Amino acid sequence: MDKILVTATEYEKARDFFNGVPDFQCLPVPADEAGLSHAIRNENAKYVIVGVEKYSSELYDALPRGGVIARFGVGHDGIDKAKASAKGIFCTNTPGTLDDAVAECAIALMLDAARHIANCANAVRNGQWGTWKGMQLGGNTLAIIGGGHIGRKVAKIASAGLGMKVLCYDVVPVDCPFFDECYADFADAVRQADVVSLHLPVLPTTIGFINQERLSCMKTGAILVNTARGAVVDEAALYDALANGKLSCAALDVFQNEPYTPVTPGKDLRTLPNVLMTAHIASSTQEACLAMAASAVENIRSIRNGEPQNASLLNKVLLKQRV
Ligand code: 8YV
Repeated sequence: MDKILVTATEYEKARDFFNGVPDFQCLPVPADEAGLSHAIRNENAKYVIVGVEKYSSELYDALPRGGVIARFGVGHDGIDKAKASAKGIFCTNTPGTLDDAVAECAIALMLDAARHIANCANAVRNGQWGTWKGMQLGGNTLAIIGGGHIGRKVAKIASAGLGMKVLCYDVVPVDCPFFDECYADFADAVRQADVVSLHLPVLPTTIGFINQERLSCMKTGAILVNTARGAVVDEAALYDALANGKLSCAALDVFQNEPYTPVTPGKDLRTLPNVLMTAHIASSTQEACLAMAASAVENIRSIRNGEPQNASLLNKVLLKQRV
């Protein structure tokens, strides 16, 4: 039976599913590139399912031509598609499997930041009973940065569910009934926004996108939420904006370094009282993890069965080549 090597974190997120796949033997393996590559050679494997780790070299030598790197998820900035294509290795992801989970988490982070829920809960647990005056979201303004599937899901909840005015920033026109206005200019989109939520992919144009200049365009006292990727935020600039009161709060699920370590010595976000930090959990629901696992295996199955056109390919160039 063909083997699929699944990085351990992802294996645990859908253990029962992976144990029940009828036509593949799914095995948990280390996620680091050296450990994963060793496991591939040791098991003589062709197929791997991976999380968000960055793979830059050894993995593409370890897998054979016709092999598959299947993302357990959607973002694929950790995979070098060009290197994979050069080696005849297919790369896939699982679009549509986590939009609701991530959107709900973004809303939860907004609500926590606006109402100080985690801080208050921790204070009560520590025997303190104080006043925590927050901000209502309804009637206030949300700016969605990136009008893709997740951004539009967040807009629907914020608009129809919470009664927020919802603005969108994107470099391309976005057609969504839940955006009150769409802007191609970032400053125009955030100038009046009480909450700014990031939903950008990692691209050369979005790395460090939220920098000191763009933070200065935001409304003083605004809340910043990030469930996209840590790479789109200049964390040192964000630290300064939080420390000097430009932003009232940041609610972050993703970081430049994961697990979190400060990028700049002396600018550790964990030392600030107005930062909520979670461990890249936005897509981690039972429903989304099962959907990501099933979709990743189905992508591998399509390719194994000689039907790569039916997989969610990230490097479609291989469809034109005999791999
Ligand atoms: C991870 C994500 O893939 O899909 C993405 O882009 O960041 C997440 O869904 C997942 O947490 C890996 O276990």
